[in-house]
Amino acid sequence: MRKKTRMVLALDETDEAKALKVAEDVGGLVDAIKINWPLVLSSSPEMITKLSRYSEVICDFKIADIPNTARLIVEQAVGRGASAVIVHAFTGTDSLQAAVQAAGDRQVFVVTEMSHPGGQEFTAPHAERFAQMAVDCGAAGVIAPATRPERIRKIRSIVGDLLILSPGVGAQGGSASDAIAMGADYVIVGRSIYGDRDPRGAAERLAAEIAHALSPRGEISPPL
Ligand code: NUP
Repeated sequence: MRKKTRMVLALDETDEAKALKVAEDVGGLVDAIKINWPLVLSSSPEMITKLSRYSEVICDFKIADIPNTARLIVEQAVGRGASAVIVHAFTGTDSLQAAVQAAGDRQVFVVTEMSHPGGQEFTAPHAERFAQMAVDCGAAGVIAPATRPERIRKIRSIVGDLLILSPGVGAQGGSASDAIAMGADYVIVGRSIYGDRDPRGAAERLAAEIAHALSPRGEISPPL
């Protein structure tokens, strides 16, 4: 996955035509488009392939199953053009290993602590263990909450140079610049982009905010 604007668009728009329009307008500005069940179910799995024409596609299926089923889901996602899949860790090491193996040269991102308030009930107490599992199982990275940016810093200390993708920006109250400043490689943004009257303008504003947040880290964001 390229590292240009550090934005992943969470395309949870359930109107297929609108979703494709947003992908067309914003696809060149984001480093990946993330598709989740709402859009897959309202359109079809073919949407994964359609979106891959605009950007790399991350399938956010939060896979949580026995190893054989995890493998089958990852194979289907990758076969339709996904560059990455998102997987839960609580199902255990064998399931996570099966997902990583099935992904081959595609990336697996492991959920650590979820960004919504309920994420503190069950995921937060185990987040550091999930992060270590991601490292041990050879995942490409983890998902960590922009709504609790200090947790990104903690998770970074465990995952080393694995990628960190942070959802929770905007609609859930988190800020892109805080997440980036705490060590996220990418922010995941949905409603604040696709729900805006001008999705491209919203994405451009966020890209500028992220570029600004990167400068103290000594990292230069290439021009758009
Ligand atoms: O912890 C997580 N929080 C979260 O919001 C893990 C996720 N994968 N997500 C997803 O990110 C969520 O399902 C949605 O697709 C996106 C955030 O969208 P929004 O709140 O920016 O609209």
